[in-house]
Amino acid sequence: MRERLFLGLDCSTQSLSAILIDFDAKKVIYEKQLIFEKEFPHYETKSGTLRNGNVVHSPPLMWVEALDQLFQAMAKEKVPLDRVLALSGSAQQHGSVYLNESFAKGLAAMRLEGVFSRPTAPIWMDASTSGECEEIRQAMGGMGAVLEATGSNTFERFTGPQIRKFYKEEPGLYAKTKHVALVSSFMSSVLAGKISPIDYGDGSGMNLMDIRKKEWHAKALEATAPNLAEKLPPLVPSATVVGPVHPHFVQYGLNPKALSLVWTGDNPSSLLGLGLVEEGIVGVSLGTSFTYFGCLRSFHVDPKGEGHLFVSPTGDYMTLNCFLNGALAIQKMREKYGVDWATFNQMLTATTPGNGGALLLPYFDAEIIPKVLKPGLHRLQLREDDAPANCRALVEAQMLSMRLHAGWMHLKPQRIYATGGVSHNDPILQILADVHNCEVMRIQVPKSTALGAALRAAYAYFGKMSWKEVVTGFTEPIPAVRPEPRAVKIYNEMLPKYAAFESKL
Ligand code: XUL
Repeated sequence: MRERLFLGLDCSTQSLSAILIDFDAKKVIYEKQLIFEKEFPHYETKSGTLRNGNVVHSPPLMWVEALDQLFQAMAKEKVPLDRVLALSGSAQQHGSVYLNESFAKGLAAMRLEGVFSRPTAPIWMDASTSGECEEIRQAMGGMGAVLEATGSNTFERFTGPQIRKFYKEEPGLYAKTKHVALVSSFMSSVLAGKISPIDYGDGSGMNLMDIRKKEWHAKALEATAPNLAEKLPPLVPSATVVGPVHPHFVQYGLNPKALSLVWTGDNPSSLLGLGLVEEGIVGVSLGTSFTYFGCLRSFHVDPKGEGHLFVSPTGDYMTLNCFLNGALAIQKMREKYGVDWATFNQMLTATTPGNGGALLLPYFDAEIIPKVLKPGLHRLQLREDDAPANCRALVEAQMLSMRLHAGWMHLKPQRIYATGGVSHNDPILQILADVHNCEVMRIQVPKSTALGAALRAAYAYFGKMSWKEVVTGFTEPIPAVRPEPRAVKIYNEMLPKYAAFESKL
């Protein structure tokens, strides 16, 4: 029997990745990553983003160019793309791409330079829409009403408030916008060469989808911008096939019959790529953002409005808390003290849990949880010139915040599955384990976002397999670190002190 291969892609904030899986051998047979800043310097991004204060965008053409380069590279390396039966992808959530009337034609001809009604796309790091959040919240009847309707309070980075800001600031360009896509649906449009629907999972991060009925929420659309319903594609389940791949990708050797699926958001994809198709285990993604999530069977929103309820790829729900000051905050801390990763880790191991009472609130950028719009570092019993203590204080704050704000999920995890770039780092995972008093495991395949996409492609291709059967063999956990009782006790005592410092701010 010829191998049955599935391709998973991931368009994250900083890079585009691919993994190819052999479904029967339960193996990843190829992996590749293109870093935007390094490979595509002509877009002049920093870590994949274009920043102007709290306005953070990315150029969508960079993602298209990266996709093309990725296929070119795979063709050159003789990756057996001709045996790919289906493919899908995941993308950073919430970001929106604005397209004019030539989008459908541009896709068919695979000429995309002229298809944008707005040259750049606001992404999840953008924190410039507080006014619009308030307007939409009020128009919908307050926070409780928005939460119940869409699964989340209004958030600066969510697509609805971003669309509203664009409509208010550039009404002419908004009028010229015929289609609004998410990063995920934009990428699945390119691969299939036709306008893609939005999947329920990524649709949940827009403040525009009725989270129970899984359809556009009329009142939310009305509160956001005029004629929005005509600009949005349909919402569909995450295993929906958009079509065969566009012939453009066939020239790189891709199977012309390969099924091209709708893409989803990176967090829903990670949930699947970690094998979390049942309740009881928590996933922690330590990437550009740090996220904390789990699968949930029944409807439950965060009464404080800090966290989110999304639809998971399996059609269940997932809970999610997102922290903006994740891996990039660690990078900025390393830059501040001029230390490489090895030295950063040494500093973590040379200092002791609890850090002698020192605390840091590390908001290098505006933070999502807790909501802090003005960046800044705030220290308690901590000298700025003490590099080791500052490095430990950063990671302790990240993990304490994760625990403090997870209460609404009622998850009480026995185990945490860690993924994302920083999850290779044992001293950081040790603090995660100690703060949560939980064993932390890694999954065989570290790139859970792209793996989740490949597994979703397999699920759609087979049709009759259960989600559990699809993930089995790819998502087996490997023990990483166990909590140390002495440190657990210290962090239990430290949590109220941290909470008080955070709420004082
Ligand atoms: C989730 C969120 C981030 C992005 C970044 O709500 O904003 O995790 O998806 O990848």
